[in-house]
Amino acid sequence: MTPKVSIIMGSTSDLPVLRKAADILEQLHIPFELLALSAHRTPAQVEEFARGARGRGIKVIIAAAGMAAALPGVIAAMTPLPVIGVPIASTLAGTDALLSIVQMPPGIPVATVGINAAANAAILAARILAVADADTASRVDEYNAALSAKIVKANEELDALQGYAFKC
Ligand code: RP5
Repeated sequence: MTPKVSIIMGSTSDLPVLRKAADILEQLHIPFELLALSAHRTPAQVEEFARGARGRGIKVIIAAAGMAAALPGVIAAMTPLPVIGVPIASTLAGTDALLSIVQMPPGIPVATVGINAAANAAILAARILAVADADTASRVDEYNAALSAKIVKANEELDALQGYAFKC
């Protein structure tokens, strides 16, 4: 199987967060790879990965890092593929990584999701792939329908909630 999405993390200490992205891609039947690469600790390997990703058939890159999080931006500088950045709450509650990732200079965009929001990164990757892939589009539609059903059920449960004299 050839991966369509690369999930890149600055360190394996980020893996507990990135598992949420892997789980979503698995659920949506999207082949993915998981790699640890660091803009600061392994810059040469980051360049090799970024320059080779499109040629290997990768369509979307999810890049996650904490602290002075240069990884998503550095990858975006070296590939034409869409890069989704995930700030990791490693220090300063993740605000350091959020600002590092989101404030890219004009011309080199990184689509930044919320702090530790790896699931949203995977869903966004799926939506990008769904533009040109009918099977992925129908799985994304099913995923969205399940989200709606969850809220409908939540309202039924709230409606049935007892123990309040003034609940209308
Ligand atoms: C970042 O530094 C990584 O993405 C991680 O969030 C943070 C700490 O890395 P470790 O010291 O745990 O390897 O580059």
